[in-house]
Amino acid sequence: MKIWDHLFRNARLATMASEEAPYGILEAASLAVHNGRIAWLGPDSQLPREAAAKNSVAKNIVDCEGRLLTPGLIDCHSHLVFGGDRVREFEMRLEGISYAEISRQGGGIVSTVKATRQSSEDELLEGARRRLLCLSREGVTSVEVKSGYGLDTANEVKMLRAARRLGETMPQRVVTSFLGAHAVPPEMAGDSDAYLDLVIREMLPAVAAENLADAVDAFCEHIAFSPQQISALFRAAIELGLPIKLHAEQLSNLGGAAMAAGFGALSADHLEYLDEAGVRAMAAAGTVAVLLPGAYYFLRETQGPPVDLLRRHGVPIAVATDCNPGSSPMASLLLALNMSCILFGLTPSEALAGATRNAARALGLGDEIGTLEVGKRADLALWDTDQPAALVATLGVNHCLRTYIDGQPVESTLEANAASSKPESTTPESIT
Ligand code: DI6
Ligand code: FE
Repeated sequence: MKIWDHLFRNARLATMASEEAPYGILEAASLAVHNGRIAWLGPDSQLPREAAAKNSVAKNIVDCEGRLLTPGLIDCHSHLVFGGDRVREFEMRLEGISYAEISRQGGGIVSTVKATRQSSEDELLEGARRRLLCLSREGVTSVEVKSGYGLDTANEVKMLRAARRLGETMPQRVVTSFLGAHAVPPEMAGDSDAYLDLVIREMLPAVAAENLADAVDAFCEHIAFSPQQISALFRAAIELGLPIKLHAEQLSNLGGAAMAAGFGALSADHLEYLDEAGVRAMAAAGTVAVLLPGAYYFLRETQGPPVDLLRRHGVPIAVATDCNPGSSPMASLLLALNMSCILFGLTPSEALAGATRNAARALGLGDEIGTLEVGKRADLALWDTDQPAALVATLGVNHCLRTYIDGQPVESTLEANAASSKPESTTPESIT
């Protein structure tokens, strides 16, 4: 007899499995979990036959009562680990000083570097944990976390250790990126070549030796590093077997996305100033376009990313929070999805694909998570609505009832959302 660990019945499944059918809806459906993976899914009406054929019983049965069950949401671009805050800079920008100007005056990223260097690994972990809790309450089951506020070997390693511990101590999956090439540290101001040399020769090998990074990222911008400088870093990363990704075309067009695509980047992120040549290069390489409407909103940018071009060339589009203290102090993926519709013109179905299927691809995890398909991990979110568009149509309304990771209910979402009605879970029982 085969025992399913969990069975979700009577659900409206948004499988997100196909690019053609919006949401990949399966009405009145069931989903069975075995060993943390999706073992079967299909119409409730086929369940007795399926269970009888496989002689299956389920240990736990959740009656979803017609509610929406989606893949757990994935935030594929965040800077959850950092010290301090940038509240004063918020005020300065409201007084009319630009983000780039604040950065030139020694504020911006560098001010968070100072605070991060002064923070202990435990303090960094605690701050990141609080922010991850906010994300998880809204259905997030996987998150990417970058370094980039240490900017020397000891502090970059400290940030990434905090990120790894976040993954070990929280139920959510945490994927890390080494972003040593985020900014030039104050002690090396004016010598970005020397700093990048340090990143390549000292930091990257140290990070790789401790297996602290799942990918290598960089900031390609006139206030950071040039495509040529970053190419050298990417070559070193690829030699170590690490995938690459890039902050590109956020404030100007330096051709960073095309350069990254040339290296087979997992993703190019931001992309407000991306041109058609960049779009074509991304399409050819299968590089995911990660849109970050929180930074666009918070910096009051006026030029949005070329969504129509991305669509026309078939570039997969993801959406993420970019949660960071300076340009996107936002720990809400649902808000990012809403913004991607209102500010960038995505459809709700594109937005949800951007936080599931395409976000998984942007992390190189497209075979493991991001859709509801047999064989994938049973990372799920259950919502108190049956309409997928409801997730992105409201602000500050959290429809998430509960998340599951590897089929296991996540207690933190349970506690946080305990006030809402809870679906019943029953003891072992035969299905047929
Ligand atoms: N682009 C961003 O939006 C963040 N980093 C980056 O390269 C901003 C980081 C910050 O302002 O602290
Ligand atoms: Fe970022």
